[in-house]
Amino acid sequence: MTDTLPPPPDIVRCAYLELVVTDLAASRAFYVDVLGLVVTEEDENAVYLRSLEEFIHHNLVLRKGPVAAAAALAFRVRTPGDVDVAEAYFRARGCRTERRAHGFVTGIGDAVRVTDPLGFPYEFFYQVEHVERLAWRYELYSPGALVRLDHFNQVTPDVVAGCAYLEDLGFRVTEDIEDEDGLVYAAWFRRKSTVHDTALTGGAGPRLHHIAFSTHEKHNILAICDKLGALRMSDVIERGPGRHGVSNAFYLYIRDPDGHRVEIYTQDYYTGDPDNPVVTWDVHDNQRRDWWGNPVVPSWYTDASLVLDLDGNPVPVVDRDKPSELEVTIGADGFSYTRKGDTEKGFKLGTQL
Ligand code: XXG
Ligand code: FE2
Repeated sequence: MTDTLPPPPDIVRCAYLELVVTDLAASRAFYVDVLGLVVTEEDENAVYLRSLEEFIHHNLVLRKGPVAAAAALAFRVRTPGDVDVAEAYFRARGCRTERRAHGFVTGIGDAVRVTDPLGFPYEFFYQVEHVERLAWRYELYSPGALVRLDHFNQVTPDVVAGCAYLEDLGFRVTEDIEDEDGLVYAAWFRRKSTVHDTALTGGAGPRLHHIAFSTHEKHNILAICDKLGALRMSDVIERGPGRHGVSNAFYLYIRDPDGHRVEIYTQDYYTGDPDNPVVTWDVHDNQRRDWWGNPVVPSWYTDASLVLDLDGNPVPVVDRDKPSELEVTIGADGFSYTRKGDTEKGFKLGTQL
């Protein structure tokens, strides 16, 4: 690695995820028939899906493969030249890179894939096939219509090191979760003017925690829950529906047929000013991850998807050597609070808010 890094690429937004699935028909049924994502194109090995307001070829590629994993977290950059900039940046960091003038998947042109310093497969591209933006095609909307790709979430053992890297890559921190000693458990990073394009969750990694799609309204998320119930699929609901503390968004987490986690998310806040204030949450605050105080299920902290290297092999997972949020907040440490100063969760009769 060189002492001074070259400038990073100008990243516009998170753009698509390539996900390896073990049963393409089952995954297609989940994402298309249940969730209502739109098929742009498909063949016997892959399905290219987009959300209703999207104009680029896809936001999610389901590719059939032997091991369920994330093959690429792809970001759109501002100019064709930013793909060169990305390649030079990651080479200078000593990372493995691979450049393909015709892209790695259908619909995408010149792109570079890298195994980044945290072990994640990141892709950067500008050239992409434009397709019809279906925003006005209300005859295609379902009550739970997914309108945009909102963010990725990544699990990594060392969130502080991850913050330093992602900030150097040009991301801005919008929120984080810390303890009284300044230990960081999770952090949220943006390029577009929302709370995040990606986030780091402290845990065994590198692994993909989830991909998140947004709906227009909260009621769309409730409609998805109703549909899952009607289909006798309530067991795919892992967490929620609820209101996040971090991001203030309304949310639901579900698991696909391979266990890949999908978040449905809506109505976070605008973050585009240069002096957008960073929000730091106390890890002991019971409302940080669910504003209504509902506990986070342990699987949400422990389970995540493997990620692949540039040869298509799973990247080995390394444990977090610092306390995890699961131990600190669900373990019997007794330090969590709902009102600052309280030592117990719950409303004591007779106390004033
Ligand atoms: O998108 C998100 C999340 O990262 O999935 C989780 C926004 C907030 C949260 S949290 O559980 O911290 O409220
Ligand atoms: Fe999320």
